[in-house]
Amino acid sequence: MSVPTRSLRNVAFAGHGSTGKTTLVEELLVAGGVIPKAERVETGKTVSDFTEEEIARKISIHTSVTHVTWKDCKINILDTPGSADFVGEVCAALRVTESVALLVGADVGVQIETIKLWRRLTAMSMPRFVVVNKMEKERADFSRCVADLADKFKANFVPVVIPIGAGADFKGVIDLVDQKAFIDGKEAAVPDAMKKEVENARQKLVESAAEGEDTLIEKFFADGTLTPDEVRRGLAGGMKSDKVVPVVCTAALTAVGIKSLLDFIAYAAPSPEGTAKGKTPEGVETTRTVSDSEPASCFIYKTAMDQFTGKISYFKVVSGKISPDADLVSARDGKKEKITKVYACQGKKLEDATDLSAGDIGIFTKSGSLRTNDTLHAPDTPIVYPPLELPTPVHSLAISAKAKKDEDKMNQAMQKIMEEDLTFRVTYEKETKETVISGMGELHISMILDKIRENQKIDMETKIPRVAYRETIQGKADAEYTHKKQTGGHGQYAKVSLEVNPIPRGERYKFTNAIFGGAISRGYVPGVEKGVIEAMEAGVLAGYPVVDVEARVVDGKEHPVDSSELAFKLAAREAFRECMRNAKPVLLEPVCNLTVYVDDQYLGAVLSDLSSKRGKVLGQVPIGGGIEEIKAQVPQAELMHYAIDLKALTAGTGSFELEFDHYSPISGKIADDVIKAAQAAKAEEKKD
Ligand SMILES: Nc1nc2c(ncn2[C@@H]2O[C@H](COP(=O)(O)OP(=O)(O)O)[C@@H](O)[C@H]2O)c(=O)[nH]1
Ligand SMILES: [Mg+2]
Repeated sequence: MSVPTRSLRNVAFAGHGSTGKTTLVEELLVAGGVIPKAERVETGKTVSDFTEEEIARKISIHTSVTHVTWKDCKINILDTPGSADFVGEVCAALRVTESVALLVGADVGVQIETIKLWRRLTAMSMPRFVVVNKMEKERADFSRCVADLADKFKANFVPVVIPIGAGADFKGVIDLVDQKAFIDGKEAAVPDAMKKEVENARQKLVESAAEGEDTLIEKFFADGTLTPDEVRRGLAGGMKSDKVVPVVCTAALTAVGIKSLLDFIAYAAPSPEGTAKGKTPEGVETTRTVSDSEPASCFIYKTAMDQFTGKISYFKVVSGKISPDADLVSARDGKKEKITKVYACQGKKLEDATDLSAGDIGIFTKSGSLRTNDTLHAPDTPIVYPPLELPTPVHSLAISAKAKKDEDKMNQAMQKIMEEDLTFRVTYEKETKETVISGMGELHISMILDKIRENQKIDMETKIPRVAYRETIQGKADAEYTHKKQTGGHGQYAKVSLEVNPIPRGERYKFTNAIFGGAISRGYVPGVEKGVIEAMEAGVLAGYPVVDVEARVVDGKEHPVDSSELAFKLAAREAFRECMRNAKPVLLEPVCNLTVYVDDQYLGAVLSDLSSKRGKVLGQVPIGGGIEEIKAQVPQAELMHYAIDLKALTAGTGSFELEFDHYSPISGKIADDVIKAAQAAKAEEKKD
């Protein structure tokens, strides 16, 4: 039987790596009666970290879905990876949840991924609460954590569950709403020594809860207090409208604070009720009420391949109900999608579902044609939901199979992974003749390559990709060339006089026919242009494409019998090359816009590294949380390794974004090295 929309809670558990998300989820599942006992992540047996690569690496790499029933609510728990390399999985989880449990370690407080996540959540106006975990650990300090949060982020952090003791003295928690203490898992009296602290904390909680709803403010002013139910209502309202960020505490490892956390989620986390934004097939913006009484529709937020089950599509029901016999059409191609089974899941374990209400999260299997970002809808009520907003890949490598015969197999395997993981890309770069793979970081890419190596038994080589340089000219020149060949019967004859001029950067190419008096017949002029275009494919310096040149054909000569389009093409090609050699040719390199985010303690190191990379810093601003944003323009050739360089410079805490901006001339040793490398590559190619 389906759980009604108002009783659903979709919560993403997110935070810096190793704050205890997966361990905490394990305890939530124990408390909810889903599993008899929690496993430690080190054993590789947790419900959330179930894929081979997660077991091998002992970290979360994918977002997993589990659920518990608590106080009549079905809580869908999305356990996300903490590493920035898998941020795509976090983005997908945030898309289908209505609130986020942000975990911080009680011993370490705010960390870099906490800050990056916070920025992402703020940009999305995502309701959130903080779980201060590892309360039993040495140096754990709840108040310091809350102060650290308040110092770094502009928000009203309000403790709802506070600890009794900390570190070795951590005994349990106090739920401030009901003023109940839990020691060793049992309800107990609030320790006398804490009564004053509890009273003060509850006062702040009540005041903040009152702000969550207008009627509660009035009630609070009239009576000076609120009932526990009113506090719960106010907290829910305040969290949804981003006025309050509630804070709870736990020790996942020793299973403390678990029930209070579940209680909190049940009363305070928003349900999926509301409206969802979408578009009509004509592209007009529209909305759909998240309700069972609307026509059915769902959004595929993730696809995965399972060795046994095959393709798995994770979806969120946006409207209506989805059942195994549902009649659904894909908005992408208008084709009917045959649904035979619908599942809910606990990690890798699938559970048959009879139907799922609007707002719930489920799985289709054997759904070969479905892709991430697909919308399915009931026939005749079309709607398209917007695709996931994912960051662009920042780390690239050129790849090849060691044995030529494996090349196809390798490409097919990579294509499959690309379908599952939209932050991974494979492109064939025609200019540099390289297959280039891109991802979110070294770990992301190495994990994908390991998977291909293991599953397909392919040996692969990677190297830093070649930069796509260009060539252009800096001056005017002219040249003429006569193509002449006498071979038995018909000969070949064409004479072409060309002029070349530089044109503004970015205009690429211009061809002008400036012949007076018909020295070359009209019919042969296209041959001349073809020759120019062909010559521009490989410049005279290092064989890179030529750009930003105007070629003017000014004169020529033809033969009544021996001329042909081909002869003119060959003559024009050579004439262009000769012109280019005389027109001060120069190499152009791609320059990127780079944005770097670093903790201010690393600012100096990052800036001096950028200057050694020929970077031009355009600006630098603090963006809160002790993080500096640096904007710079840097030659792409210097950034091929930046994911790794920045990691080393910032103890793994920095992050960056990158996009191509323009081409810029290079000279001297830098240009000489590029030319030498191109000659070496050419010699290598000849050997093959
Ligand atoms: N001391 C202590 N360790 C914890 C706690 N929760 C998790 N850990 C440990 O922290 C490490 C990372 O836990 P994990 O659940 O994988 O963190 P995640 O990366 O956030 O999912 C593991 O060794 C856990 O046993 C806790 O409450 N206290
Ligand atoms: Mg984890």
